[in-house]
Amino acid sequence: MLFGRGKKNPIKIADKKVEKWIYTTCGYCSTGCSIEVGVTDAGKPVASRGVGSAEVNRGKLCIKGIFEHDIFEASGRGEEPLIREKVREDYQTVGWDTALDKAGSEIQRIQEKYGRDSFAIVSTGQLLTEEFYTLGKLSRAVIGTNNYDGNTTLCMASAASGYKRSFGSDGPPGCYDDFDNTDCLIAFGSNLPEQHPVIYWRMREAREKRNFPLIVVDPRVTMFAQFADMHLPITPGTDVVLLNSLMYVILDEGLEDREYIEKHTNGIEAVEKVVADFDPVSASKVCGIDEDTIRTVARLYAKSGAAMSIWTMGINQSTHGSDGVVGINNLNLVTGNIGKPGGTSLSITGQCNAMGTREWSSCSGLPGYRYLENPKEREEIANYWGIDPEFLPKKRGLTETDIFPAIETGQIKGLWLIATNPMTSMANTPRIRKTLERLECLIVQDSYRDVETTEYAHIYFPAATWAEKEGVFTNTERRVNMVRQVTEPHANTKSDLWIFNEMSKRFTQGEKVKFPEKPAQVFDEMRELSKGRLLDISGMDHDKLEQQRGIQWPHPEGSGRDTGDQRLYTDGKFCYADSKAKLIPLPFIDNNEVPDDEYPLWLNTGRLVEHFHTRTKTGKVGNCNKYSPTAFMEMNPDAAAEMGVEHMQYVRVVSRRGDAIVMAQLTQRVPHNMVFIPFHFHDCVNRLTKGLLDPHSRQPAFKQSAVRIESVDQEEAARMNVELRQY
Ligand SMILES: Nc1nc2c(c(=O)[nH]1)N[C@H]1C(S)=C(S)[C@@H](COP(=O)(O)OP(=O)(O)OC[C@H]3O[C@@H](n4cnc5c(=O)[nH]c(N)nc54)[C@H](O)[C@@H]3O)O[C@H]1N2
Ligand SMILES: Nc1nc2c(c(=O)[nH]1)N[C@H]1C(S)=C(S)[C@@H](COP(=O)(O)OP(=O)(O)OC[C@H]3O[C@@H](n4cnc5c(=O)[nH]c(N)nc54)[C@H](O)[C@@H]3O)O[C@H]1N2
Ligand code: SF4
Ligand SMILES: [Mo]
Repeated sequence: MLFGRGKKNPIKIADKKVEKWIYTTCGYCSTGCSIEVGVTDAGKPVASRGVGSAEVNRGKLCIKGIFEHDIFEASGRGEEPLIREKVREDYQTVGWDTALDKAGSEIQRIQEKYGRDSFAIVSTGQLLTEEFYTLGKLSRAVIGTNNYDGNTTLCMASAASGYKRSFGSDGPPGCYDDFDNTDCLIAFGSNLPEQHPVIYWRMREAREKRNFPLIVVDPRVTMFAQFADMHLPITPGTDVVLLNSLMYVILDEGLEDREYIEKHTNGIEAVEKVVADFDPVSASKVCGIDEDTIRTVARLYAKSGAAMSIWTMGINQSTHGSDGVVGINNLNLVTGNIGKPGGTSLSITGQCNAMGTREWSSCSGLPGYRYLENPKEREEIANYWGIDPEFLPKKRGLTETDIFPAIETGQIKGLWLIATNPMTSMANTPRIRKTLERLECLIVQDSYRDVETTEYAHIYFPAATWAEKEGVFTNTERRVNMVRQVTEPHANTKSDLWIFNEMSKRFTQGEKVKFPEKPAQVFDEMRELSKGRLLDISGMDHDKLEQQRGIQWPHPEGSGRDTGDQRLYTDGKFCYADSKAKLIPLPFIDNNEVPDDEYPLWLNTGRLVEHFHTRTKTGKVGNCNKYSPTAFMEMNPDAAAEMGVEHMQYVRVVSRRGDAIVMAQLTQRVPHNMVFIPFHFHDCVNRLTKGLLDPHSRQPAFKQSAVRIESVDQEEAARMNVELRQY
């Protein structure tokens, strides 16, 4: 044989010695993929695979899910509780009782001295729903602070607020199956292939079969934009103008669904009045999309049998975030595209359990989409928990983005951060750093000890993470799915549920309220409280959820089915008292920070497929981190040539808030007047962002700030970069 083909060694897949595969649900994004983790006979997680029989992912996982078993033993995990008197001192390792006693007495000391609301709690979208519900009970019924919120204010607040304004309640009305039924899809500010790769795969499969038009609205030429039929490179922060103009064309040309509008909505007259100012010629000057494209898209959408809109952070993270969501809902209401197969207004959620926190954490209200402002609902919950209704506040307190300024002014003196890392994820981090330094007591409860906030903490609680615990997550399409425990909590970490339960014992008010130990018992309380509500989960239990690979709500007891409802509002009945949805006029005021002579570039920010958020997890997983080990900036090659910036050169990016060193990556993905920096890297892009707040949702405009570029000494920059990014 000339080439010795026969001598090649056969390809061998490494035998990881998996003894057992355990069912669970992915802990990164809100797609909600069912995942099985393979463990050895010694119980060590060594592999992950997608679950073929799961409706959501049908066996698929993205790069993060495939390596998710690596996060349990990753470097930097917390191991033991830590305390110290002063921030500059060394931490002392202590037992759980000591750490919890200290935290409980500090909370009480601060509340007695400065008032109940002077102690704030900020949580996340990444705990199990049973943990969210328990934290809500602890915060509202025992500790009794009204300054309690979650990082969902950075993420889904605009979607929740827009849904409430349009439909009378939060709750995304659509599902992934809508892709299989739609005739037209518009995606606003969503980079689906990178941020929700498996939803994208579902959409692409559907499109391959039925070839419906895909329109992507995004200032960048993202991967999604490259796959679209039409890409609308919108001027940052002006989606409301485009939406109003689409409405103008639809109403002007009589393409609306009059019957649906009359039967199921209020407010069309006021909307007609305002959109009259948004003819495509005028609108194109503001939003940067030419008039013909606006007309074409409007006609395409309105004339489709069923049309759907999806959106993510390009809409939510804006000073017009809530209005953008209402604008999308308006568009779908006037064309009769709500609650029908392929016709929907579907916010693509962010974190694995951002939905769970919206439903059950009591951050913005009370459990089960109840409002603090509603006396009946306050009484219902107070009675169920066994406390005096007067103990509950009568309206919502501060959001996360208002809690930090309240620390600056001295209104808040103590803070408990649970599974969120504002030192990297909040806008204007130089200010956040100073804010955290002012606290009399900061408690950080995180699965990783090396999270940046522990530098400013007095007490550190090491938490178990993801499938070291048991409970449920809710995904983008309202599917509740089971997270089974795959492995024991690392070292002396404890589940967040255990920590909340133990904390309740440190308060006399805690003696009045029941705190069940087991996640299934907590789930029973939620089931009970969900009866008859929009998010009815009374027909679910943990075992059934695993068997069905997740069930969508509503799924009431006695429905006689094993599955939930795919869609909400199928009968055109909404959550307002008269059952009608609201069409809301959206005048536009341009209040962003925009580029000028001094800071001539838009700074756009977002994500990459291989990293998750502040990289506490993916930064440690070699197979994810290797793709983006260092902070970089997308820059247009023509703009770079004019400024003398070369590919892979370090530059200093400067805004009115601060500066950051990044490596330039020259690419046509961004226009001439824009740079894009992923927010995954510590001490980087959020040193620059302004984060102006949406008036309704208080969500920051992370994607619209102005910057300039300066040159730096390459060797010094490289050294700084290595120092900053040790993992
Ligand atoms: N790999 C990975 N996946 C994730 C995450 C992650 O960190 N990593 N995080 C999860 C979470 S919590 C979230 S919230 C989602 C976020 O998911 P996405 O929102 O899809 O991701 P982003 O990259 O933040 O932003 C999406 C796009 O908004 C565009 N944009 C900027 N300004 C505007 C504007 O004014 N108008 C419009 N129309 N678009 C604009 C940006 O150019 C960007 O391409 O992803 C989830 N999935
Ligand atoms: N510039 C810019 N900034 C942004 C964004 C943007 O697009 N641009 N996006 C915003 C959005 S949408 C989001 S959602 C936020 C995300 O911002 P963060 O919430 O701050 O980001 P994470 O890194 O996900 O933080 C979660 C923390 O929880 C810890 N953790 C994980 N699992 C557990 C657990 O089970 N228990 C406990 N106790 N801890 C756990 C992790 O180690 C990590 O430190 O960032 C926001 N910031
Ligand atoms: S698409 Fe989202 S849920 Fe699915 S494996 Fe990837 S990160 Fe996990
Ligand atoms: Mo998010």
